Amino acid sequence: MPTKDQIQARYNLLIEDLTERGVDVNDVRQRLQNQRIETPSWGYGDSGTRFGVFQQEWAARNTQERLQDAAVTHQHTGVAPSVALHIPWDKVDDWAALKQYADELGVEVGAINPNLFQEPDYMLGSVCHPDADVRQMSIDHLLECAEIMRVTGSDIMSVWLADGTNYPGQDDFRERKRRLLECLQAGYDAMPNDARMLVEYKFFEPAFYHTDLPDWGTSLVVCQNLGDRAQVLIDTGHHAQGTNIEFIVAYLLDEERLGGFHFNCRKYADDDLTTGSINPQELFLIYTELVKEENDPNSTADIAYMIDQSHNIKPKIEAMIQSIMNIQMAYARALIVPYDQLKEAQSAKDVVGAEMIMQQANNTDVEPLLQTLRVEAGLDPNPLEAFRRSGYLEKAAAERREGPRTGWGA
Ligand code: PSV
Ligand code: MN
Repeated sequence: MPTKDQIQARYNLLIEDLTERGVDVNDVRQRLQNQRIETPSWGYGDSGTRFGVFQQEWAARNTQERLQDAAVTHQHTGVAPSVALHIPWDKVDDWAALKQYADELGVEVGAINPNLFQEPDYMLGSVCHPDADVRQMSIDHLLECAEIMRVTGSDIMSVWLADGTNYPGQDDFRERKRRLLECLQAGYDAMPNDARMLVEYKFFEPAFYHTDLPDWGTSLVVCQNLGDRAQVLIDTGHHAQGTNIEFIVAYLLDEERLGGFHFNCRKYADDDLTTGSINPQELFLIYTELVKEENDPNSTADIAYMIDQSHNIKPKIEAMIQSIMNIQMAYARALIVPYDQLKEAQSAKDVVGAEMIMQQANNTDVEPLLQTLRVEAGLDPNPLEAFRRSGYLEKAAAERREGPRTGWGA
């Protein structure tokens, strides 16, 4: 582990280099200090694949413990003060008491995620279901979530649908589209006035013939129908191989309809791997589009940066800290891209030069900068190692081995 002096020496060299490149170091430092990443409650409890659930002895057993683990993640990283909840996995009797408990732990309730996919009644869909009474059931759930937002102070309803069909002729696409809009509108209208609905898409699964919200275009149309406070949520895992996600980011930003992210890493069909573990360059490129937006003084963008990962083979808090560190790294690298020089290279039709500018930033070791900012904030320069040394997992395992569990893997 590097000493404080070693970190300082590496930091000084990096700052000298960045200053020579014309980077506004103070601005970069400030933006990194302001970075916020939300973690998901479901990432702290037991979970699995459709082939099975693997229990971890230290996994959080209930909503309160999931909040505790999120708070520990925040204590170590300093940038993850909010937690997304999934209803009914996180359902409690007293929401005001849960909010107060979160306050005591030093975290807040983030996005509320309605669960419109687990009830047996949803076998043929939820908001698109052919039966009006099942659609009403899904509307009632959206209204329940709007109420939970009101009590917990959440300002985001994050909607993902498992709706789709498995066989040609099973249902009518256009009728399903109209049913979807009607039901989501009821949920949208019920939200607190300052809240946003983020509409997530996924190109397949669990339905395999067609999916009712398969891509960003469909989500965008739904949002345009719902109203100004409906925006698209990009889950980085929900795309076919080879999809250029940074292009989607740019397009939605330009339409003022990008509402947020569910970060994870997709390899084949799995969307639950650690963010940036396999495709750090993609994450960097996504962030360059976001930084360009931040640099625009007329920008109205309000992006919710959320992780959506349920780890099966990694200890959950470790995986969450790792993901956060990878996201910080991508943002830092995107911040040091000299966008003015990039523009010049583009105007000069200098294809190689433009690419080299991107590469130089992506190849820069920004770790000393991130470590220094952590030290300045009173944190350990390496949160993952600090967490491992803390003994939290061993303590949690001893306490949580037994006892009832709630949540999706229960
Ligand atoms: C679906 O794959 C998804 O990405 C949605 O966001 C869900 O709410 C989440 O994962 C948890 O299963
Ligand atoms: Mn998601």
